[in-house]
Amino acid sequence: MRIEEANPFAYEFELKSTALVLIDMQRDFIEPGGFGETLGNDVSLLEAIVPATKAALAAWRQAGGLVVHTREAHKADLSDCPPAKRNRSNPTLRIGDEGPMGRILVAGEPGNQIIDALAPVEGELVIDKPGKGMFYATGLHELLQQRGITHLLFGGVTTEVCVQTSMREANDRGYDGLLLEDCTESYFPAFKAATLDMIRAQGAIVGWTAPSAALLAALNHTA
Ligand code: C5J
Repeated sequence: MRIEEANPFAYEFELKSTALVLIDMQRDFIEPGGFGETLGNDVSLLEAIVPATKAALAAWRQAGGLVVHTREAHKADLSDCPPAKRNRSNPTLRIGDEGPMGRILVAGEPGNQIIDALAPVEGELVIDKPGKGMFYATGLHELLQQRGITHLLFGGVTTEVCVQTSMREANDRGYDGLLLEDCTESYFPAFKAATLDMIRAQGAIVGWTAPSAALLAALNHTA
């Protein structure tokens, strides 16, 4: 398959060796009362990408492609959350504190679940990650290698933090990554725009970007 409209040039991939990765589409970041809002952010910006992301997920599932969901999640005892992370920023609630949706960014809590619209289904990988990047302390690289995955299509939040970090980690591990432009968002629109530019600069130094409609067209074309 080929996404002709990808930037900075066409992106080629095979369905059987490509996974769709949705980064941290969890209630803690997208719904009011979660970690994102405690940091003072307008979460409605992130909510706006849900319809496009849902459509891309549905098309990818229909095509039979592998889906990976990540959640930024810590153990209940916070042994995997160093002070250098917990003490950053000036949130009204810190990681591990009790909030309106349970303990902030703690595995198993209501706020840590993927939003209903994108809920994982059987056979999809759900990866809890304690860091910003999806490969750090998760074993995901091995799981992808076992499945022969070489290409990754990305969506999720936030563009310049966990999405960009995961794409850079993926690039270092030899994956060809493409970010679906309308399936990712930041609390800071300028940061999203800068991140898209950084990813595809210098001949796709980190990877490619494309609108999700271009992926849907590629899938329909070969269906
Ligand atoms: C942040 C994330 N922004 N998923 N996490 O702290 O991008």
